[in-house]
Formats: sequence, C-alpha cells, structure tokens
Amino acid sequence: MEQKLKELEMKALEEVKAASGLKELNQVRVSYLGKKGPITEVLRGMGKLSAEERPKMGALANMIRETITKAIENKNVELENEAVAKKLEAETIDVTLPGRPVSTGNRHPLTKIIEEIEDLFIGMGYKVAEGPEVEHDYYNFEALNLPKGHPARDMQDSFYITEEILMRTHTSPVQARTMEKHEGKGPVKIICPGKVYRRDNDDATHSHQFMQIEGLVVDENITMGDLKGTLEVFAKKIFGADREIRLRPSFFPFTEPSVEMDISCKICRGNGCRVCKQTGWIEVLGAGMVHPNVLEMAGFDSKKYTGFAFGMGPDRIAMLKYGIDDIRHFYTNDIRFLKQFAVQE
Ligand code: FA5
Repeated sequence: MEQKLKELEMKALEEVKAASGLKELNQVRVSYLGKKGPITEVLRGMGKLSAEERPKMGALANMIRETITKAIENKNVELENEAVAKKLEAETIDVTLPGRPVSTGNRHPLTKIIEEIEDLFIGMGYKVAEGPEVEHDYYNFEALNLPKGHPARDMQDSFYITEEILMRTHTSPVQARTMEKHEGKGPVKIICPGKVYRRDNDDATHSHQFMQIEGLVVDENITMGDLKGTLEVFAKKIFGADREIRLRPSFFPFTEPSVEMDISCKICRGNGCRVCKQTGWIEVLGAGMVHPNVLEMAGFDSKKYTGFAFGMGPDRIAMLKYGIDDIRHFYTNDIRFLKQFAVQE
C-alpha cells in the first residue's frame, strides 16, 4: 500500500508540473484529491492492514495529500502570474507613438466679440442684464418714448405676435425694465447683450435676426462727456489704440441729444476708400443721453438723475474687426468659415 501511495504521489506531482493552464490544474486536483480519487480508493483497503500499520498508512496518506495540495497551490500561483504577464504583454501601450490629433470646436466669432465687449464693460463696473426676446409693445416702444402711432416706430420694422406682443426689435427694452426694477434709485450701470429681430430683407449687411449690445448708465451728474469717454475706451480696446472716434448728431426717440458714433477707417487711415465709402469713417453704434420722458416713465426723477445709453450691433463690429464681407456667414454655419476663428483662440 505504501508503494501504491508513493507512486500516486509521484504521478500527481508530475501531472501538476505538466499542467499548462488553470483549468487543467483543477482537473488534476479533482482527480487526485476528490472523494472518488485514487488516494481515497487505496485507503479503502486499510481494513486489511494490521492495527500497527493502519495509523502509519493514515499518516502517510495525509502527508501525500498535503504535498499534492501544496504543489497545486504553488502551481496555481505560477499559472496565475503567467496569465497576468501574458495579458499585460498583449495590452501594452506604446507611449512613445505619436498621438492622433483630436479635433476640437471653437467659439463662434459672434460669441467671441460679445464676450470681449462684456469683459471690457465688466472691468469698468457694469453688470450684465438680460431681458425677454418676446417682448411687450410697452417695453419695446412705449416706455422708450415711442407711443402708438409714433412715426419713428417705422425705423424698426417689427415681427408682431399679437397687437401687444412682438419679437423685440432692439435691446433697449432691457433699459426700461432695469430702470423700473431700480424704483427710481441710482446708480444703474448695465450692459445687455442679446438677439433682436426686424423685418429687414437679408443682404450682405442686414439680417432679420442679429445681435445687439445695449449699455445704460443712470446716476446723478452723468454727462455727455462720460458717454464720449466710455465710447472712446470701447473703440480703442476693440478696434485698436490708433483708432479715432467721432460723434455725429442723430435721432432716437429715447435719447436727447442723440448721436451716432463713427470710428476712423483702419484700411485707408482716414483718406477714403471703398470700405468707408470714401468718407474715412465707419458707423459703429447709436447713443445719447437718456430722454427725461424715459427716466420719468421708469420712476426716476429727471431733475436729479441723468444718464447715457448706447446700442451697438456685434455682427457689424465683428465684420469690421475680422474683415468679414457678408453678415450671412454668421448664420449659415459653414464650418470652413467658422474654423478660421480657431487660430485666434
Ligand atoms: C437701435 O436699435 C437703438 N436701440 C440703439 C440705441 C440704444 C441708441 C441706446 C441710443 C441709445 P439702430 O436701429 O441704429 O439703433 O441699431 C443699432 C445697431 O444694430 C446698428 O448700428 C447696427 O450695427 C445694428 N443693426 C441694425 N439693423 C440691423 C440688421 N438688420 N442686421 C444687422 N445689424 C443691424
């Protein structure tokens, strides 16, 4: 019996050694150490042994079991390590290979110009305000000194939804709404960017939907000098320190006096060219001192408070700044046009 057990041990150890995978090793374990395995089988014949021999054989059988178990455990670890090493080798990443380029988007040129203008005014203490694009006739016109039937309403052809509701034609209604919220108490210092809508025929310089940025300052002792200084800072920051501005008399029902601001033409440096229509100047925005009627309608005492306001079109500003010849490029989403602005990020 001793001989048989030793032979079994040797055979088992050889099979453990030869096992090439975890599955195979498990089969060896089951076949030698399982209840129906050969060791158990041999031990069944113990009844025929003498009382002296029996405990000896029992001890030997246990020792052999332990040796085989240990050998299986060791082999198990070995095979597992091998499997991990193989997996690691198969999944190795060569970090020295050149990367594949990842294409990223870039901000829309209108977003860029609006953020640039916002940053400038926030730096001068302005807050950014917003208002609805679907607006009441009252805020879009009446509160801005444009009662029903006023001929100046024709300056801004409108998309009406009902008799009293329209798509706002400019960002100026945010002036009226903001002043109303201040309940007659200054100071008010806001800029307001947003979309506006007009029944204009689309062409190279007109769109039926475009962007505007409104500015409004109301406080005691605000003068035309403050307006001019502010616009000068704006023009030089956005268009370059060498640009001059000029204010021309104009008309808006909500400002008195009203002006139009031009900047000197960058291309011809004031000598006259095709871009500035031979004038040396390019029109950029409308502005003026807030009309006393507008202040009063919003609850401000126009004897105590004065203010200035301006309204500009970022579409046309971006066209001037980046040399874009057609406003429709902003809205037709041709990726080749939009991609050109990635380099300037
Ligand atoms: C106004 O809309 C006034 N609310 C501006 C203002 C505010 C004046 C506060 C005084 C005080 P205007 O209609 O000129 O003004 O429009 C302002 C700017 O919007 C223009 O200078 C132009 O840049 C832009 N704009 C006007 N119509 C269009 C259009 N159809 N497409 C693209 N941009 C336009």
